[in-house]
Amino acid sequence: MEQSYFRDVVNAEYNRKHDERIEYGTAGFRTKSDILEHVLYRMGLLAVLRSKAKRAAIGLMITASHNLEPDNGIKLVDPAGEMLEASWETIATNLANVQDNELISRLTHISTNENIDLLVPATVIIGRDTRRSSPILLNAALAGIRALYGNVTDLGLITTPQLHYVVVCTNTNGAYGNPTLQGYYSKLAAVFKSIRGAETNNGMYMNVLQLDAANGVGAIAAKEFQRSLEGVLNIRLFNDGSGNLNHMCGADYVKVQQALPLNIPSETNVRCVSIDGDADRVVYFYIDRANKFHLLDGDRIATLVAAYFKELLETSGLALQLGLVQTAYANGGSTNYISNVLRVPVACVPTGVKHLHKKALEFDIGIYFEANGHGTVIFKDIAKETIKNHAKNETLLAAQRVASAKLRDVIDLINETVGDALSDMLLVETILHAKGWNVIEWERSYNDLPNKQLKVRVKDRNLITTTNAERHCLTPVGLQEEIDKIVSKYSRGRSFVRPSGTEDIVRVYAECENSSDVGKLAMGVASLVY
Ligand code: NG1
Ligand code: ZN
Repeated sequence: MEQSYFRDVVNAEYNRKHDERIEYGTAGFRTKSDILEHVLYRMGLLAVLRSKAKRAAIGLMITASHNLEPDNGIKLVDPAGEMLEASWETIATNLANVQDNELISRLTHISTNENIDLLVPATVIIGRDTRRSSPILLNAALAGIRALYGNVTDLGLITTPQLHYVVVCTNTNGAYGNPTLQGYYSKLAAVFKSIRGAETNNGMYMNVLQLDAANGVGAIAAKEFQRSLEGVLNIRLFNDGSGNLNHMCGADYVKVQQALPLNIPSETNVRCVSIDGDADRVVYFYIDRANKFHLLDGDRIATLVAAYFKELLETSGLALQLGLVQTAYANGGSTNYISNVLRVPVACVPTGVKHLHKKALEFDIGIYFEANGHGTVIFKDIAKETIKNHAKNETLLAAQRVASAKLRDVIDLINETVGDALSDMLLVETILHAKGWNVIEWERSYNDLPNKQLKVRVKDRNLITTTNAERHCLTPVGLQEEIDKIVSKYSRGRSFVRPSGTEDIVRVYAECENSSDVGKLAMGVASLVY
């Protein structure tokens, strides 16, 4: 059966045209778009097998997120909205790299090894970002899916988190929401409005927001919210798709450069937001009276959300376990604040959302954010059930009832399937509104340590291996001792290096007490890996 089932997969149009080896990394396959066509074709084939293996719909997203226009990529989304299971990342890498004449035997091998019933129907839900290369790559993926007789739902231009949302809704028969883009927009907009109520402003909170959409697909989604939230939240949209994707704008640019993106007017103390090219990351920023740039990144969002949930849990009298997950890139100032002031348990895991998501599942309510603004909140089913029942309890005091109802409602504002820039933004706006805070009050909770990130090009980045959630180098031998020596010269100094999973570079992170020293510390450590 197997060999003959795969007989139509050889398609000269999608033969391998490049010999370069490609790996399924932290964000799927990501590289120059012109060497990806055969990879997309093969991932179309693999998505069908994955769907058959799981007997559920699978997502396929064509995007290179915050990378510049010439790059593109693809990632597969598992049935419950998670990233592709680790063992299938290896299968994907192997399939992407086999010679054309080995394609049939490799597919046969996968189907036998994974015990796949080829008669089971398959569904692949596809989305793509706004890159010029995306339609060509879409055709390649479609050709792969059709070669194995899979069903396709092509959602067109959508954000990565919208795809995750539709995959989950589809596989839970609508229990998580309506499996359409309209379902996504109306769910979020309705709950945002109902939580906010008639008072659109509150205390120091003003309902005006400047949004940098990185000239990406998030601009389309932002326009929908701009329309549906008119008068409730006034979104001024910039980098709305008319300029170059991620070029001097977007969440990654703002986070790494710690500077205003192109085109955002520099208005004193006005809350500004940047999302990235596929709208799964979000950071806030503003310009103060002295024209100084202030960044409120993923760590800030995580702490704001953690403090909010902690307060609601305490007021409502619910004893659910709250936890926060970060990576080594989290600013030491935030970790200190979470542990010592908020007193919420905090865990550190390696870079990549799948690690954060997995760890966050251990808590009743798990909040996870990468410093770059990628993150969300997830709830155990039992926690949701407990909150719902508690809110119904008629013996509660008034304050307890209000807090439990807020907890119950805010869950619907969160895209639990994956970090979602726009849903996270609506959550931040909801919390700031509830507290009556402007951006300055939000920033007041703790001070970030001055920090710097550098990219270093090396011959083979994988010579560097790490342990302890990437905070220590194992190899090259002796490198960690050299880093320690440099770091010890700086007050509250911390620095680490690790190979990037999405670019051919080594990343250097450094932080210390004095802003005038942080560049020197980062350069000192970078010089050790050249
Ligand atoms: P790499 O290139 O492995 O550092 C980057 C981000 C990750 C994650 C992935 C996926 C940093 C330092 N790294 O990974 O957090 O978001 O991209 O997009 O921001
Ligand atoms: Zn992204």
